[in-house]
Amino acid sequence: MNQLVYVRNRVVRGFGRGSKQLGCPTANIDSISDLTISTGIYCGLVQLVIKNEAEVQMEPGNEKAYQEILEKLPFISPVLGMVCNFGYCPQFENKERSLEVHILDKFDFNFYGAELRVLICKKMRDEAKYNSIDELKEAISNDIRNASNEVSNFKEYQSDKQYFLSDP
Ligand code: ADP
Ligand code: RBF
Ligand code: MG
Repeated sequence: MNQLVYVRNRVVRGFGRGSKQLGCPTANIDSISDLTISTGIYCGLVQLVIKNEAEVQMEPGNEKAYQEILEKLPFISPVLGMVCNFGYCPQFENKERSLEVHILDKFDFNFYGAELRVLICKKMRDEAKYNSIDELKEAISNDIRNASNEVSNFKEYQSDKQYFLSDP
């Protein structure tokens, strides 16, 4: 049995490396100091919840998506698959741990300030330092493929009200 770990918190800014350098956006989660799991790459489920206007930050080039979201508030996404990294990112030698969630579905807007509800379901591997950024990118592509195959195993939690809001 996998041990489930639930984290519910805000999306904060990271180093801006995910999308730009690795082609894989990761929503960095705030206040994770009490997470006791080992560092590594995990997969599981995630839900994006935006309750009010203060929780979405408009950015240059983002105006259209921003308007669309404002019309849908409160925005409660379906429960989606995710793959995440928890740790120090040895490739970049970060000084502090981060929890970075890549949602397997595509979003065409940024959601800094919004709430993510994350259910970490299964560990896939340890963090590693590769010989090049290209090798790291390849490892991440593999993780995304493996996570996509795993998500159906977590179906039973999708409608669990302890973790996720039901879409009205
Ligand atoms: P940062 O270093 O600030 O975390 P990233 O390049 O990792 O920057 O991009 C992460 C941001 O991209 C998230 O905070 C979120 O607002 C946005 N985003 C868009 N699509 C996704 C997705 N599928 N998964 C995770 N974040 C996404
Ligand atoms: N960082 C590492 O240093 N080593 C890793 O093995 C590693 N694997 C990752 C796997 C996935 C699926 C994701 C989403 C991220 C991973 N990262 C890893 C984190 C990555 O370096 C980080 O998201 C970017 O540096 C942006 O902060
Ligand atoms: Mg990130």
